Amino acid sequence: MVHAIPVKRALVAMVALAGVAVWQAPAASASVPLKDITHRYVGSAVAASYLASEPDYRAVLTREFDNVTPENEMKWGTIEAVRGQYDWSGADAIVRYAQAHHKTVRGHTLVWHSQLPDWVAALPAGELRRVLRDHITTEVKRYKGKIRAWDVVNEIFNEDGTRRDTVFQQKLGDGFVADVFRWAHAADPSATLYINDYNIEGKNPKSDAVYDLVKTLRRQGVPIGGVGVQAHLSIQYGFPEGYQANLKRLTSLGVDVAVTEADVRIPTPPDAAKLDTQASYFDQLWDGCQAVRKCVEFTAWGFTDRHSWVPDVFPGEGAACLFDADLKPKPAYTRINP
Ligand code: 9MR
Repeated sequence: MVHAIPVKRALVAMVALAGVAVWQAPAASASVPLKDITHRYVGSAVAASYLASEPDYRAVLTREFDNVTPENEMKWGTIEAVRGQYDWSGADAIVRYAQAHHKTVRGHTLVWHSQLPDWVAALPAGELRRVLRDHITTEVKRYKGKIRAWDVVNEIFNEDGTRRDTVFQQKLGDGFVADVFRWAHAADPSATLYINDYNIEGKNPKSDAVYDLVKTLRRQGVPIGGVGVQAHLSIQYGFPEGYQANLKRLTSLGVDVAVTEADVRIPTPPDAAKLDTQASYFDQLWDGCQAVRKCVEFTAWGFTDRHSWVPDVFPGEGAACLFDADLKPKPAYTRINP
């Protein structure tokens, strides 16, 4: 791990007041929550249902993290599965929890080809554009001032850097990306607006495409403020080459970067050697972010192996989180926060 600075907002205030940071790092100890060993936001994806029904889950989340990202509750398929029938219950509950516990929220996600209701996908181009604008405006305004960062567009590129062939791309063309950022910004000018994707941790054709697009959008004055690097890794494929340099080059465009969905899956069953490799991957993810000034957030895609998307999607893999199913810190956690 790299030691950094606890109590992020206090530090900012101190620097502002004194012009200099008078600071002493605390003794490294697992008794210091993860959120307090860095001045970056430290988050987890959460589910409103577990937050309501599992006090131990809620307690660990509250102690260790200071950002929450609704795992599914803000997706179009949840919010408006049937046209005109809105369900804000899960999203509202997470935002209420965040406000009550002084956590920030990363809104996830406004424009995504997946978990997209069929009725939206079926719309003709002109109507799709109006409905998309309305969707973004309604959702962003509902939580205006309460969302620190929004994943505005999610996973719009293929691995080779070409645009993914989604309904938005097919019907609205390349320009939909600039439009949706402008609409989101008009609805809440205080939120930082992100493009978010997976397999863009290292330098590769996909991260090159993100870099090029962000550069173009910034030149055009489009209100994009960040790149979200999901960081769904597997110990089977090696740690992404050039991770830290890639974060740095993205920030050279004048935007923030955030690690938005970190997890490191392992072939099951886990053993000591695999958990050790996993710990080294998590540690590299963490340290790379700490080393880049404008890497502002490190969010994991869930914090406990009790609840993770991984086994459902990758049979034979799992145990991808920082805490085990009993909420005990795994080697990955103690490597970052000894
Ligand atoms: O973790 C999410 C899972 O519960 C959902 O079923 C799935 C739906 O496609 O989405 C998962 O979250 C994804 C996130 O929204 C975007 N990046 C990839 C994540 C893992 O699939």
